[in-house]
Amino acid sequence: MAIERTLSIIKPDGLKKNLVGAIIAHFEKAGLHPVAMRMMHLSRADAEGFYAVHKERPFFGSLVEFMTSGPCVVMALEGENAIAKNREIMGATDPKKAADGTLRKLYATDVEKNTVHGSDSPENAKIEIAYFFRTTELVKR
Ligand code: IDP
Ligand code: MG
Repeated sequence: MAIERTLSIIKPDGLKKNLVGAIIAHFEKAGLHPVAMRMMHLSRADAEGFYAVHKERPFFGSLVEFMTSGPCVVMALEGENAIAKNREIMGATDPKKAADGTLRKLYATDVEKNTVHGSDSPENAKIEIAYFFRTTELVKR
């Protein structure tokens, strides 16, 4: 297994529920460590660009509303097998289908307000990290 980086977002519902510390603790315990981190309130253009692959989906408008409804924490996480491991820690998109102990099972409200984002492939991890961070903002651990 290789050391990878992946993009993680704590979504606005996670901040509203005061879960920033709890969520980062889950990642750190699992060996996923932030190498870049920023709190930001996404603009409509930020959210539409980030979720452009979903623009034809019926939930796109609502998803953009939600993602711009309050601040997020955007992070690049680094660790062994980080991309798949983050998806495992997050759990299924729909919290009703998420496994016990996953972030979405523990904390999500519904399939939209599901608390965390994680890149789904090495290609998308690269694209998504570059969407938010310059290479000079990624620290060496
Ligand atoms: P993922 O976040 O688990 O990778 P995607 O299918 O990439 O899931 O969807 C991106 C985001 O869009 C989800 O995390 C969720 O916030 C929202 N979403 C996905 N499916 C639905 C849906 O059926 N209704 C409402 N929102 C959805
Ligand atoms: Mg996705």
